[in-house]
Amino acid sequence: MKRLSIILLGLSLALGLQARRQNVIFETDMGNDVDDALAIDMLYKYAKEGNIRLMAVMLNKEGQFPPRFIDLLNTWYGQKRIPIGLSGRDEGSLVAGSNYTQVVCEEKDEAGKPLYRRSIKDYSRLLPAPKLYRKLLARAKDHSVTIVSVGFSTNLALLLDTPADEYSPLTGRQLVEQKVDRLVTMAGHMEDKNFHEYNVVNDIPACQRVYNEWPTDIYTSPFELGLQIRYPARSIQNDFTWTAHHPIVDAYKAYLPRLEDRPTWDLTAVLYAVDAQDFFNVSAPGRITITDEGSSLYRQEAGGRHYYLSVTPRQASRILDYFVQKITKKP
Ligand SMILES: [Ca+2]
Repeated sequence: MKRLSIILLGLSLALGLQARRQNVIFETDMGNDVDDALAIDMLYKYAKEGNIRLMAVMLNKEGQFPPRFIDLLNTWYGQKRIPIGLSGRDEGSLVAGSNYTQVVCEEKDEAGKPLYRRSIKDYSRLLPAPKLYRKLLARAKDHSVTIVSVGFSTNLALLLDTPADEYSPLTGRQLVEQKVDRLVTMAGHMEDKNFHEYNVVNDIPACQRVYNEWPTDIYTSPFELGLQIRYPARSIQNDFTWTAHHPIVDAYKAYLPRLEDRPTWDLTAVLYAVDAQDFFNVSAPGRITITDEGSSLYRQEAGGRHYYLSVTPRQASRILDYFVQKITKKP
């Protein structure tokens, strides 16, 4: 009897955990700024702790190294089955050349072997992100998926346009409407209407389409928020003595060889998506419009589905402590 109740207790705990666990898809331009790398560290940890199920990492950075880097991270964090969606952007549409994903992929140990292992044998078999979205959303429960988008909107706009296929009779837009709970983005600047934020300007038409047509609520962490919370370089320098090699630390050093503090734009979107608590203030419902020049304009509107986040200095300082504690923790 005692044994049975222990089993039942275990089962209900497991089910409770399952019920709380959020489905998250991470949409990233990994390889441009290094905040994407810090942000994904948090997601791997949330997944390991059972707070989320990381359904996929979708790339909106083209080139051969970003998917290899994600595979390397999946392997290092012990989560090598997380699927990777390839960028739907045209090859060469963005800053070409070396970036930290390449540097870390090419690191060698003393014996001249790759410093970090990878798991995927054939990267040509990875699906393009819009296709992988369809595959995963088709299987998901209704309104169960949070998408965190911390790069460009290209894949999301392409997804809306996808027709019925072998995964689902629904169009992309219908699939999103049925399966996605909400979209959390890092984009725009809500205080300066003349500011053209990087994630917006790198695909303005796609960003316009997402804010005009995306059929769920959208929560946006704007540029000025992440700017107020800078990840301290001294943490990168001092807080990782528990390991000889760390791919995120290496990425940070490759991106910022002079080790500067870096704004936490993408981390704030991840934090809001997974563990919002009272870390942030959320605007009234409204509408965000992206201009042809790349400005982001918010106006309050009854029944609007767009919200943006802001923080007080006190909240900013709490969030910074949280980030440092989370990221320096052993996975
Ligand atoms: Ca980013």
